[in-house]
Parts: sequence; structure tokens; C-alpha cells
Amino acid sequence: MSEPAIEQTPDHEVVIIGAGVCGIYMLYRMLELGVDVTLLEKGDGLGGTWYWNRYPGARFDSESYTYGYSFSKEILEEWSWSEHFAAQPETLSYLNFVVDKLDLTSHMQFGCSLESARFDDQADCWQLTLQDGRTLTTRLLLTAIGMLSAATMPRIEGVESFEGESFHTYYWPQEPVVLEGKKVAIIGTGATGVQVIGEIADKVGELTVFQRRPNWCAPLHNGAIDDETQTRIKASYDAIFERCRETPGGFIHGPDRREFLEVPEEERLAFWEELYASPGFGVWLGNFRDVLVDPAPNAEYSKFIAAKIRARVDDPIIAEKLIPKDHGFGSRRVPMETNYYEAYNRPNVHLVDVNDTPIERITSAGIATSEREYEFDIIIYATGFDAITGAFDRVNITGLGGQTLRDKWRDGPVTYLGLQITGFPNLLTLAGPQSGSVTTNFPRGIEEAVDWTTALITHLREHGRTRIEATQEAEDEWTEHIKELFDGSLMATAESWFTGYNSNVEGHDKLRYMIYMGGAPRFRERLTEVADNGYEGFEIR
Ligand code: NA7
Repeated sequence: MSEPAIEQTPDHEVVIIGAGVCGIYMLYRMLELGVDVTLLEKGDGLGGTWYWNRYPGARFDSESYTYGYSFSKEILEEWSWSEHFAAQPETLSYLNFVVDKLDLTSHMQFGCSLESARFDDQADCWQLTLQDGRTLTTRLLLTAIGMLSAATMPRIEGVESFEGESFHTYYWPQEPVVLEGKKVAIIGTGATGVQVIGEIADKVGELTVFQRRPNWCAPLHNGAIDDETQTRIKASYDAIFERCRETPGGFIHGPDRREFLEVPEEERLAFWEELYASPGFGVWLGNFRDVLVDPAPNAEYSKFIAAKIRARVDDPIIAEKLIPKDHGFGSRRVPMETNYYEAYNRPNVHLVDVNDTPIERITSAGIATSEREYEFDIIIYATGFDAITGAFDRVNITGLGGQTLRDKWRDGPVTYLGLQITGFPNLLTLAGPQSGSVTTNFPRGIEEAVDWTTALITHLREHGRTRIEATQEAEDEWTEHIKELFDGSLMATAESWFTGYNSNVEGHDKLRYMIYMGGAPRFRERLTEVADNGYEGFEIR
């Protein structure tokens, strides 16, 4: 016989983990509702992604004015972005501006790393233990811990033995790093590596890029926002956000309704030239609607982009090495670049293809490949993240019956709406795996998730409920839906963090269903439907 429930009031009604874009907005909404809430953040400052990633070249690929929060007209009016795609320092200033404006800092606790969370089945609350040994309890646990916040180093022998400076891009030092005249190595050519390389090629002494697989990159076409444009942007925020609401990715760029074969060749090529010459993700997300779905048009578009790369890189052998052969354009995340391909035309920039000459170990002086040892002053690891589930796996989260989330998700995440997990009551994963936010222009996605969660919490409070959990049936159905959306998509055929691959993490060598591929409008519709039907799929008591 189970013990009678103990009447116990937890320390807080809500604890939010993470002071990034998502956590900040969630905190604001909770305070507005009058909830007893505190926010715990591992870092010594707010900003999440924009607090940590201080590497040279770190900036938006989203248009700045589509990335800011949309909920406050006052903030939209008062804040002026200086560039179409703002750099990290400006975004961090923006988030600090928002937090100051909304007076949120006193509700945030910094330097608080969550070590474990255990659900108390009797008291309907979570018991949290922080790394410093502190404990606290909360009715609801809301995670805003980031999709790309668990950085991964390569599994290469000798990493610790290097005597020069070295850092993962995520942990780029807060103090300035002197690059001038230095011999610098960079491992990794994902979105991060591509930004770093374009930015530092003309600043360092020598730059050697160790590439395993090239990505399809395309020009960002960034630029300053002049006064006239600024005025126009501020006057059109309603239309900008309305446009973002319509597109699958929550960007101003959405697919062209035409199919590839409907359009005569000359017109098609002119359209592609236009996409390549225009700023932002249009080159990826603004294409004919079948280009990211159907292999034949995708191959044609890949050919078009390959020709662009060949035209920009002087050495034809290097150009071929920079053109992906294992996946078509857009089936992995497209890095947006500034002077990336041109960097390889500089005499001080060298490309090492680790498929030809694998890295054997990191030495005290540099990097040894099967061919030779290279000496460096600095090694930059742009080797990515244990994406989407990694931040969860790094906390000991224990639900009903002693089950850990790590175990439950061993073969890949299973969730209901990407927001809740059966067996883990009162845990709401705001930008969790399989939620709409993960594949959406992030603030646009999380505003939806936060608003929906706020309405849910209002519902619980109004009805005096203390417990919410997804039913097994609802979780099974959602996870199946996620898989169905993957089937037949080109993205599912490519190995990347979108599809759960990471060669540096044990067991992440197979497809895992991490993301929702149905697009933001469809996700929103589903969330609305669930709420309208009295939070169907949840057991609330
Ligand atoms: P990514 O996109 O995961 O890129 C990581 C890069 O590091 C990628 O080129 C990897 O090659 C490379 N890598 C990883 N491990 C190794 C080893 N052991 N040897 C050689 N090369 C390696 O991470 P990013 O930080 O660039 O971008 C993540 C997201 O942040 C990005 O999409 C934006 O949304 C923001 P691989 O391709 O696996 O062969």
C-alpha cells in the first residue's frame, strides 16, 4: 500500500533552468502571472548561446529584426539593430537590455549548475540538487537548457598534451585572444567553423583548416542598417512577424509555391541567381518547394551551388575538396558565410583533408596527421555539440519508478509535443527534442512554446491541480508522428546534428528522431488543438 500523500509546499511553484532567450521570456511570463518562480543559470551571466559563443565571427543567420522578441512593442521600438545579421556582442547586449527593462535580474541565480532532479511522487514536486550541494524543491520544472549547449571535443588522442592555447568555440575566452601573427589550426567546418574561418583568415599569421566533411555554404550578404531602413523595419514589425508565422521555419523566407519542373530553365536559373545574391536563408528556405524534398531537383540545385564554389575558389583541387559529395544542398544545416570560400585563395590559409591524411593525435606542439606533424600556437575546436538531447543527458533526471531520462532516451528521445515526457510529471521541456522550436527561427518557436506553457500553468492554477503528465498513448502517437514526418525527407538521409549524429559521443552513430519536420504553422495548430480540447493527451490531477 502506498503511503498517504504528504501535504507539503515546495520551495517554488516554478523553477526555470537556463537564462537564454527561452528562459528569459518564460521568467517574464511567470512573473506577469504572479507565480513564485526562480531561474537557475549555470553561467555567470545571462544570454545562453549568446553568453558562451564569443568566437570571432559569431553572428545571426536570422535577420536581426526577426530574432528579437515580438511580445513587447516598447522593446521593439526602443531597440535598434545595427546590422541585418547582428554579431554576438550586440545580441548579448540586446538580451541584457531586455532583462534590465523587464527588471528580471533579481529573479535569476547565476553560477547554479543543476546536477540532479528527482520527482517526488508523493508530494508532486521536483527535488533539485545543484553542483554546489544546495537543494531546493519546485512544483514545476521548466527546462530552457539550450539545443546546442553541450559542446563536444573530438575523440582524438593527446588533446590535453597541447602546450599552446586551445579552446572549443563554445568556450571561447572572455578576454581577447591575440590571433595576429599566430599559427592557428581549426578543426571543424560546420556553421561555426565557417564563421570563424571567414572572420580570422586575414588576421592570423597562418591558418590551417582540418576538414572531415565539407558543407554546402552560401553567402550571408550582411550589411549595416541605415536610418531609413531602421525606420521602415520598426514601422513594419507586425507584417514581419506575420510573415514569420506563415513560414515553416519561422523566418521571412519560405518556399516558393512552384515546383522545379514547372519553371522554364532560363527563368529557374535567374531565380537561383537571385536567391544566391540575396541576404540570409532564402538560398536554402526560399527555393522551389520540391528542391529540399525530391532528389532530382535537389541534385540540379546542388550542381548550381557547386559551380558557384568553383567560381570563387582559385585552386580547382581545393574547390573540389570544398564541395560536398555525400549529401545534397540543404539536407544538412546550411552555414551562411562571409568571405569563406575566398579565404582559401589566400596564401596563408591551408586546407588539410583528414580523409586523405587522418589526424593521428594532438601533440604538445600541434597536430600530427598520418603524413606529418604541424606546429601551432593556437588550436580551435569547432567540433560541434551533443545537440538537442545532450544538455538533458548531462543532468541526472529521475522520474517515476526510479527511471532516468538518460535511460529512457538511450536510443533517441520520445516525447509528447516535444514538451512533456511520460513518467516525468511536472517537467516541461520548453525547447525540447521533437518540439517545433528546434527547427524554427528560435525566438519565434520559443515564444509559441512559452505562451502555450503559460496558458497551461494558468489552467493548472485555476483548477487547483498539482500534477500533469503525458499519457503513454499520447507519447507513442507523437513519437510515431515525428518518425512519419522524417520518412522520405532528404534531411533524414544526411548525417548531422539535426538527425542525431555525433561521432564524438558514444552511441550517437545512428539516426535519432530529434526534430519536428512538420513546420511551425502545423505545430502551432496542434498545440492550439491540444489546449482547446482540454489538454488532451495529458493526465492532469
Ligand atoms: P556542427 O555543425 O556539428 O559541425 C561540427 C564540425 O566539426 C563538422 O564539420 C564535423 O565534421 C567536425 N568534426 C567533429 N568531430 C571531428 C573530428 N573528430 N575530426 C574532424 N572533424 C570533426 O557544429 P557547429 O558548431 O559548426 O554548428 C552547430 C550549430 O550551431 C549550427 O548548425 C548553428 O545552428 C549554430 P563532420 O561534418 O561531422 O564530418
